[in-house]
Amino acid sequence: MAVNRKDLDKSLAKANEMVEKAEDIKIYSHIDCDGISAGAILSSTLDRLEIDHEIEFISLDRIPKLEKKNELTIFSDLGSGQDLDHFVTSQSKVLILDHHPPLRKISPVGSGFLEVNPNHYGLDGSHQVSGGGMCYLLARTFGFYDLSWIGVLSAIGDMQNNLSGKLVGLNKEILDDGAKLNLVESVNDLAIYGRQTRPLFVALSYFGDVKLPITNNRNESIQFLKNLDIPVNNGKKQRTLYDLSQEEKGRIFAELVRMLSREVPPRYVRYIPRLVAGDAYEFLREEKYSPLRDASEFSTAINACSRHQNPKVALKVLKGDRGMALDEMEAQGKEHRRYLAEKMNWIQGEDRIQNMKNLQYFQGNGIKSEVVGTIAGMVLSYGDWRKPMIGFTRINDENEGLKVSLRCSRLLAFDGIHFGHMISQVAAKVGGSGGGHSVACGAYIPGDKQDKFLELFNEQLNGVL
Ligand SMILES: [Mn+2]
Repeated sequence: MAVNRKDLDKSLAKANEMVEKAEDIKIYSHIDCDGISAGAILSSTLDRLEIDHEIEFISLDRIPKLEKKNELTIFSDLGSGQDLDHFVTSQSKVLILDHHPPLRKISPVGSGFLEVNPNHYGLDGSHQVSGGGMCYLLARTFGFYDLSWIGVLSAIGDMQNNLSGKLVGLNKEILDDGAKLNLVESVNDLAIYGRQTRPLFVALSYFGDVKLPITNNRNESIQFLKNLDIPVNNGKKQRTLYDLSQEEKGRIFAELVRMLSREVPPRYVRYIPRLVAGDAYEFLREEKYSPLRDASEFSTAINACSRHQNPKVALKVLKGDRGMALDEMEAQGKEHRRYLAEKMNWIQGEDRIQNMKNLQYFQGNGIKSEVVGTIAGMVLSYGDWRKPMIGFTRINDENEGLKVSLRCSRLLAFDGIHFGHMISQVAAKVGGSGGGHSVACGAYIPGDKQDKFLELFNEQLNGVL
């Protein structure tokens, strides 16, 4: 499908009109980093237009039960993949700003129902624009270019850069808007998480796409830096990636490439540079060494709030509160890390990782379903990086069903495997549903179908890995 920017701009102009005419608006946005950022962009836009609005962050399963009460209901970062027939029938209007694969064709004009989705215009919604990006494009029609940095954050939260290591398409356009206003800077850097806040040797020890001597081993990481003549401390302060010179980063890059090339099968060697370096995004108005300064770390902080059902705190921070809300967000982050460590100890102490021919898994009952994916990613670095790691847990106390989460090395995705597509097929075969990204995805399946699911998934991977 050819890219049709003109028609996308026309839809955005219609959306602008719908919003401007409305006197009370309800926003339902997805309860993840992208969705919360999307909500922050919309809410800031409506504040500035002085339009009354309410905002609620929800998971997809809530949609069938929602009631339509307001003059205009906006769905952001969700809605395109859901049946909204019960909303369409009544008098009030519906606007969808989503980037997920749409169920419906382009909306007819003047029906009071408008869906703005990049996939309708030949733009890929997994790498070119996020849900927050779509909301920013609407905000921009009102001239609010300064909200562009949140559009960048939502793209990073949505892992839109995970294959190429940078923002492309509309995401790049949004980034450029932010750069012009000196709000965001993109920097080619080592692809190591924790640029601002983590001591470098700690950040290095989390390098887990391929198991190396430094993986989960801080002493080895310190030794690694010593061998490269890179000081761990700067006086009393432990250095972070942010403190390194380009030349020092170059030395680490070369050494990691060398180590990884020895470790991976030959077919993966060509992907190694992409594993080790990529673009990072820095928010220039945020304080240096704060978790808000780096887009990736900021998105983790937002996720910590959303995964513990506290999205409103993240919303306040995104809308500019750097006082109480920021303190609360930091406390939430601390609590999140404590929770992760506790669950990791439990999984390792009880030897819960099981191996099958093509995959590995753990039964994590007792782990919150919102967090099992994060745990799966951490567990992966202790297992076999050549196979995906799958975690299972009960959806919640009221629901017997299982939440399934999968994480894998980015190398498998670079090699063309899309686990999001695969998990959706396998889940459907056992009466569930799923989807997501190539390297991070999930599903919901009936409570008694774990064994069948594993058997089918394992079979499906024959000859693929
Ligand atoms: Mn999204």
